[in-house]
Amino acid sequence: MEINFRDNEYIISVMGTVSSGKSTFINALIGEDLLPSGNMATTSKILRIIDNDAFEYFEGKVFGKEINKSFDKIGKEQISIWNENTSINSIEVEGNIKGFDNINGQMVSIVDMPGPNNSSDLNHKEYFEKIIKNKKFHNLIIYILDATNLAVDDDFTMLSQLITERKIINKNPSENIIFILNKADNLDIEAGENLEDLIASTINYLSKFDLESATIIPVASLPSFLFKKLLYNEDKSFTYFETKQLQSFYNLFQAYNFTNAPKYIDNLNEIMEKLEYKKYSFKREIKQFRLYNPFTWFNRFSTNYDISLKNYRYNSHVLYEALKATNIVTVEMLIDKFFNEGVLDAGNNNNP
Ligand SMILES: Nc1nc2c(ncn2[C@@H]2O[C@H](COP(=O)(O)OP(=O)(O)O)[C@@H](O)[C@H]2O)c(=O)[nH]1
Ligand SMILES: [Mg+2]
Repeated sequence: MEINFRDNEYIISVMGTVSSGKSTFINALIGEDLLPSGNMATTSKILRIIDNDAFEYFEGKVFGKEINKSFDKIGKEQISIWNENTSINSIEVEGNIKGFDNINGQMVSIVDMPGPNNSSDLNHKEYFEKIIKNKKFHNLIIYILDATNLAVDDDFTMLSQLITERKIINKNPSENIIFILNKADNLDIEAGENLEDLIASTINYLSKFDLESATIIPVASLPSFLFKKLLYNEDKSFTYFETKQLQSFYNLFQAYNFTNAPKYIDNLNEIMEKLEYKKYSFKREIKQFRLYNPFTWFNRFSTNYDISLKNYRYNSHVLYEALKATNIVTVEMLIDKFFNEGVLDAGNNNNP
């Protein structure tokens, strides 16, 4: 496993079982259609995206037994091809992630981790074990749980492995870890499904791993990715399938009528407060050390305008409110908080 970590690299490791939505979540976070996602897209290698503000587009490097190659200007098609190449062990992508800044020489990277159940390697369990022995991958862990498929065997096995390893390396299991309850949009609230119950089952599940004080954030990654793409991305090439999804999410999130009678995000916040979830707060004075500032994105879109896409009109304000309702912004703020604490505590995270 060759990984050329940079100096001052802060690593955000995204973990979860197959199809929990890791790749979709990363795309939503970075606001780019960079990682292949979907039922056919499995990641069997470590895929690391490094933020470098100096880059104009994404470049890629692949590593394997006899491979060490660089590529200019890559996208998800190229990454798909690499994913299927069994002689490649790890992929490194470098480019400017819009929401992140390189501050004080610090670099941030996001890693799409292969789950223990999708490595083409027969010893997949050992492979995952090997990866998580590396302390670098514990800077910040974002663990994706599939809200529609909670507490399945694969997840139990993976989480057990992770927590066992964290105890070995002397990390408090719930420290520097965020649990994303993904696909929150799949709840049929009118039919009586509700977040309180879902969160209660999640807490119950996590308590089996000594994680009762962990941070849990319900997120709708796919809607947030599509909303961001329409709002912020120059590339508005949506497939027919994506267009249908976008329309349906736009209507769904509007149906919750978050502006007038907040039922979605405000309700979420309420629930989070009630259950005493850790929420974004700076613990100490930080000298303008912000890594991620979601509001710089939003402020650009304070004007009210319409976006047309395939004979369908979307309002920028509605999209912006819908995006907030997906809760991706809460995650962005939490990352910022963890980053500040991590960097201030550890000084240089290369000397853990
Ligand atoms: N409805 C819904 N579907 C999602 C969400 N996130 C991911 N998906 C879908 O779940 C499937 C697996 O997602 P993917 O990102 O490839 O999962 P990965 O294997 O963990 O990387 C894809 O079909 C996604 O479109 C979400 O928040 N809501
Ligand atoms: Mg994936």
